[in-house]
Amino acid sequence: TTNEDWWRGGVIYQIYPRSYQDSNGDGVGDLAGIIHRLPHIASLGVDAIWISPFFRSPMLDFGYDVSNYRDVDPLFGSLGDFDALIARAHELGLKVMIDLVLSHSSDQHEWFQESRQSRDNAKSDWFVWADAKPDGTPPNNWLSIFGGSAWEWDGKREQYYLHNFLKEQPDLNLHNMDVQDALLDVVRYWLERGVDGFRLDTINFYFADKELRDNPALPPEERNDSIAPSVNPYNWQNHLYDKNQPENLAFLKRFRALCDEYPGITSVGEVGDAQYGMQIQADYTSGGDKVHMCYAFDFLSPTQPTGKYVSEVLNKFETVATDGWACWAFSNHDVVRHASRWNLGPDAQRVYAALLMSLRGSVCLYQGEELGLTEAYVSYEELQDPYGIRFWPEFKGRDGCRTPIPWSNDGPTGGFTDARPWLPVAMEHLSKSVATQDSEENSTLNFYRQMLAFRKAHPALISGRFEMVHAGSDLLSFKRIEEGGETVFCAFNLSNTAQPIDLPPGEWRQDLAAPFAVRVQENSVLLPPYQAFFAQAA
Ligand code: TEU
Repeated sequence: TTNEDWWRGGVIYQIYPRSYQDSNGDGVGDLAGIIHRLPHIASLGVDAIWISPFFRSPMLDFGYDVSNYRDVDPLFGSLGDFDALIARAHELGLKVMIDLVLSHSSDQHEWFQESRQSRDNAKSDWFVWADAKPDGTPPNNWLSIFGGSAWEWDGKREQYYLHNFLKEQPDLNLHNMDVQDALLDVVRYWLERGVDGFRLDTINFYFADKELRDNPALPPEERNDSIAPSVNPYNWQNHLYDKNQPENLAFLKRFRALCDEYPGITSVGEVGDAQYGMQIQADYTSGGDKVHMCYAFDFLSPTQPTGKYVSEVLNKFETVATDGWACWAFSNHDVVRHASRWNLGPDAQRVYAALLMSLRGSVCLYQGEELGLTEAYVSYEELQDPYGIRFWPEFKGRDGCRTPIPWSNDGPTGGFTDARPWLPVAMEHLSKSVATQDSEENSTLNFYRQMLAFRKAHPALISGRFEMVHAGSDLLSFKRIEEGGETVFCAFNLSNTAQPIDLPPGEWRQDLAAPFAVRVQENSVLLPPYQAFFAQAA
């Protein structure tokens, strides 16, 4: 990989700015707090940071409702702070990726304020507006992920507008070229400011069907329910028309052409699509002229991935997305932390982390993952997430993975803030604080550092071809092969019982500096529970 290709196989550390580090005593994390903690991130050995939205926002979806794409919300600091953040990150060798929410804005954005004034103003067509049906009901059967109809009545225009998320997040109409131009101007604005790339929120929602056709129902056997459908019928529909329209490809090409004017820029597009995910990831990343990577949801699933499941995902990606590039993640700010979601103890967490960092593709780590944090309990009274408040108690919301990072083990807020934190710091997180784990040689934190260093030291793990060796439910092994370079054999015991492995034919060097100690005798070995094994073709 060349320097411009740093993102291929790169590791990206996701920061949820509200919960990273408060520097001004208001109980909410901010950009100055992130700057203060950049050395911690650099110490991990990751390549880049992705900062969740810090733009001006009414914060109804905690920043994913943007009212001004070109300014920092005062809660998080100023543009000057952001410039300082980029400068400091670059000094430390970290790339900076920002999170652009181009599918929808806040209803407080001036574009929407103007658009809703009348049916014939200059921006009247910048959002998706439609007349009511004759009986006054919404134009079609589309639903919001956050509950209810995807259409909200606007008394001023006497029309409905589309929102796939909160009603305060109206959907921009990218069929209108002026809207595309305005969004690409935002992209250019941040490129000029020196960012190294973008996480693009919900790129599958950029376009909806121009004719606003009804979505058909999904046959019961194809329903993929994250929330009981009786509670949220969203997953009962086949989302043929409210997202992933063919026009998206041309827009993504315009986006890419702009990025390509700036060497070394990357993008990772979020495609959370339960039905057609992999195919869409392939469509959006293929050809080298759309997004650079797709953020894959395959390992954000509720159940612990078996070796077989991992191999199915990888094989499918290799066949469907032949020239695409995936970005894998186990945790983020929207899902239950995987240590809890998959009920992993410390050893299991390590072997899964080793697996994640050995996959072909890039990797996102979510803040606190390097500490082995579990999901925090957030009571209904403390809940902030509108999605959780809407569907409580069937769905507990996304706050349990968004609680503040514990930096030290002293004081009730673990060094996050001097004030009352916007979400409680989980008491059980304090003993896993950064300071505590820094001082323990065998901590999870130090394991992540070692594993990331190991990945860096072996180019095959970063960009090598992938060849499956064994895919059982408990045991997974594969080779990573760097053309003209090294071959690394990787094996993972994902279970709590010892598993026999055979080394593939050939001579293997075992004295690699991997953070696992297993050695093989006579080409076969019993791999102890939750251990990984790495060897290099001699
Ligand atoms: O999430 C998009 C998305 O698909 C989510 O609805 C996801 O399925 C859900 O949160 C899983 O629990 C992005 C952002 O990551 C999320 O934080 C925002 O709320 C959403 O877009 C709207 O901008």
